[in-house]
Amino acid sequence: MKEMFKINQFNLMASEMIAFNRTLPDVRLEGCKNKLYPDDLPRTSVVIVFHNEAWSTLLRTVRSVIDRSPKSLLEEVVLVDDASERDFLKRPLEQYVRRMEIPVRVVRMEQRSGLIRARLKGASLSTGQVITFLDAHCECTIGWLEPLLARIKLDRKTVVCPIIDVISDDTFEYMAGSDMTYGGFNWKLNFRWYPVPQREMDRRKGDRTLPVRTPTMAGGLFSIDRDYFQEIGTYDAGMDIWGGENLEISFRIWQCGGTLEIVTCSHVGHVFRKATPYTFPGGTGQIINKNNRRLAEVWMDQFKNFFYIISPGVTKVDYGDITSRSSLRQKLQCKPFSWYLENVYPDSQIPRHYYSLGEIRNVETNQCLDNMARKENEKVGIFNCHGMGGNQVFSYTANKEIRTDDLCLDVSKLNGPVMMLKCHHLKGNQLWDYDPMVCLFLCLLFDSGLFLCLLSL
Ligand code: UD2
Ligand code: MN
Repeated sequence: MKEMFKINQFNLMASEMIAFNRTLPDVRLEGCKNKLYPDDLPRTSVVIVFHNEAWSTLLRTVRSVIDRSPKSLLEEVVLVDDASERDFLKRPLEQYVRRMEIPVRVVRMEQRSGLIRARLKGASLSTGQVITFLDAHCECTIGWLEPLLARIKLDRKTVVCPIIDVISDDTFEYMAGSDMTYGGFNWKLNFRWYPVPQREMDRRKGDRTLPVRTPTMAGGLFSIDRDYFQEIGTYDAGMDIWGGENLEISFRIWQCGGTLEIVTCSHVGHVFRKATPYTFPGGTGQIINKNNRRLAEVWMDQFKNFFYIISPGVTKVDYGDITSRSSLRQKLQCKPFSWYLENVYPDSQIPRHYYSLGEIRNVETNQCLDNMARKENEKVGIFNCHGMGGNQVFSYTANKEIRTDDLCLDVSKLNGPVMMLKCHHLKGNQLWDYDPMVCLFLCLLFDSGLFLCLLSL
């Protein structure tokens, strides 16, 4: 079992013991189970890209799509092989899927290209009015498709994601994902789940079966109208292998007049892995940084500095030519990133308004506040200033928080310690006042100790 785990970074032995058409629990909210949808929903092609995927997970994905989608709504399944190096994914795969009751096509990338260009190929070869993308280790549950297509029928500029349930990488147990989290991102441009804020609960008048407007998508599982996908510029084909494309398309959808939702009545499982099983030709960091730079340069305006200042070194990565993506933004007259932060993601980790972004230095001792790469609920540290950004970057925000990425400095006891906690936006223990006069005075008075001056860079 341990040896086989390494092949795909999940318990392949367990996967091989489970039927392709296994029964799954119906994890939907009660209110979802008897919703009615129009008869004339648009039909979808399902595009699944893979590189060296396991036979059992790939075919369980295909089987679950076919078994749990109304036949009238499923145009075809397109499998895009991103230059896999496994014999069983060649002719045996083609022969196996030929027997299925829905057309399943296998197309091949000529060379390893990454999931972005592989999806572009799959999309261009498919024919359904809607394109639904899935990872190659998913399982669709009962009723997953209708609520997605219904939203697109209502408004073709709505891009929709299911709730992503968790298939354990260890046991392949199926566990319901939460309808109370939505997509965000941190300063490092990592996609993260955050709690659905109160304003979004209020907008839906507390009805959890209504779709959640989400600032970003996880990336792997979504449906989009084919013509709308074209109109807003598909994907950035200059991105390689993996990463960044999910934030890029999320920003683009919102900034260019679309809507991005998590449809809480639709559940699809996904095997989340702790490590990547495949190679990144050219280096993992290099590729992800390049992709992220492309999206930061095109979509984030001056807010890209949060990314650059916390990830020292990233500005040295060559991101290629972005002129066609910038002119796309021009052509579509997309709104600025500040609009997105204000209207779509006011609870963002990147503050829309802030006084300063940089280090917090004791000018006497030349020591800086440093998050020491510690995690939530730990103390903030102090370390020699290195001027390299990274762990020494803080922002003093318009809400008077001092935050480092998605954590806020927090003092609950008199005389400290100063902890790093989740930002709660409620001031209280996370409110920091800055008085330049007192600061100057104290700096002159004390030559050591804990007094900190805020310096803007
Ligand atoms: C998440 C997304 C994934 C993608 C990625 C960011 C979910 C559930 N998954 O990562 O879809 O948006 O974030 O880029 O939201 N693949 C290729 N060629 C490659 C590398 C990967 O075809 O060079 C395939 C791979 O076999 C899989 C899919 O792309 O079917 C996504 O890759 P992953 O499963 O390793 O990504 P994941 O789930 O960690
Ligand atoms: Mn995946």
